Parts: sequence; C-alpha cells; structure tokens
Amino acid sequence: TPEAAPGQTPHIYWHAGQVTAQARMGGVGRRAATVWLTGLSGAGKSTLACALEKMLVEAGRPAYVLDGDNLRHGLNRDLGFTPEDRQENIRRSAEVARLMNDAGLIVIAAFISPLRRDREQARAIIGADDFIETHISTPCGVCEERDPKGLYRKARAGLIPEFTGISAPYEAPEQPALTIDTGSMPLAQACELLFEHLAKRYI
Ligand code: PPS
Repeated sequence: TPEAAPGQTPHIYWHAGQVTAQARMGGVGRRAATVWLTGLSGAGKSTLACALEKMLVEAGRPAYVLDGDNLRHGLNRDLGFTPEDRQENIRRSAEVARLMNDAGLIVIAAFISPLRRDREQARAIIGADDFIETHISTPCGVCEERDPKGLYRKARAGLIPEFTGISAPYEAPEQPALTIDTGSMPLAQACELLFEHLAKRYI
C-alpha cells in the first residue's frame, strides 16, 4: 500500500482507476495538454484563450478555458492578491487543469501568474511534458492604454493595492514555449500560431 507523500494529510491513499487517460481519449497516441497563458492584466489572455478554445472545439478537439477572473467567482473566491493568495490560486487552478487533462480536455489557462516560482509549481503539478508556457508579452504601456476594466486607472489612483505591473511584480518567463504580443500580432494570427503549435502533438 503506498504511503501518503510528505506534507500530505496522513492516512490518505491514492486509488488508481481502471481507465487510462489515453484510453479515455479514444486510443494510443492521444494526449491532452495545458496551454498556460501568463501576462499582465489587459494583455489579451482571456480573449486569446476563448478564441483558441473555439478553434479547437470546431476542429473536433475538446478544450476548456480556465480563466483567473472567472475562477475567482467560485472555486477561488476566498483568495485575494497577496503573494500567498496568488500562489494558492495558481496551485488550485493547476490541479484543476491536471484533472481536466486527465479527462481528455485541452486546457487553456489564462492567469496573470506573475511569479516564476508559482508557474514552476503549476508545471510540476500538470507535468512538464504537457505544460505549454506561453508569454502574452503585450507591454505594460499598451495594457494600461487599453485598460478594459478601468483597473490601471484605479491602481494609479492608489485604489487597488498590489496591482500587477504597477505596485506588484511581474516576472516574465525565461524560456517560454511561445511569446505573443497582442499589441503587434492580430488575434487570428496569434490563435493560428498556438493552434499550429498544438497540432504537432495534441490534435
Ligand atoms: S493571479 O495573479 O494569477 O493570481 O491573478 P488572476 O487569478 O489571473 O486574476 C487576475 C484578474 O484579477 C483582477 N484583479 C487584479 N489583477 C492584478 N492585480 C490585482 N491587484 C488585481 N485585483 C483584481 C483583474 O481583473 C485580472 O484580470 P485580467 O483578465 O488578468 O485582466
């Protein structure tokens, strides 16, 4: 009987199922993955995630968007924006992505996920082979100019503490699989780039 891993609640054991992820997906060679979009608020993560989700589903590949803002309405509603809360936000969301991958869905995760150490934890949870880190590198000035929710204006006025890019850090990925600046690349082209990247292995 396997022991509980260090740091876990004691007397909890893993119960393996009889169906593998590949069998669930219809056979050998099928894989699921998580496209992890990281970038500033207003960088275009959610727009790109939803467009890619639509493209994948229309191509017959089940996909699902996990969006930071949306998960904070439910599963993560108890979390704020301190470094500790963001870490827990990313940990829980990565666990959900892992489950969805196991169920056969391609996950498109859209989280600011500003700290490298938190993204590395997500990579470890999901599995490095199936974690496609994508930097939505739209510059802060462009995001602030767009300001779709008026959050930058509020942050500049001191009304939102620890706002990423203004009063809280953003650490860009060092070796992302892909980098997309939505300030200079049209949405359709960005979507195509991600789709082609996935097509090699997952579609
Ligand atoms: S994180 O850093 O990954 O835990 O954040 P995430 O779960 O992706 O949530 C980001 C959205 O929360 C809104 N918001 C803030 N963002 C950054 N800093 C602060 N302080 C903050 N307060 C609220 C904002 O709408 C983010 O949405 P996006 O879609 O990124 O613009």
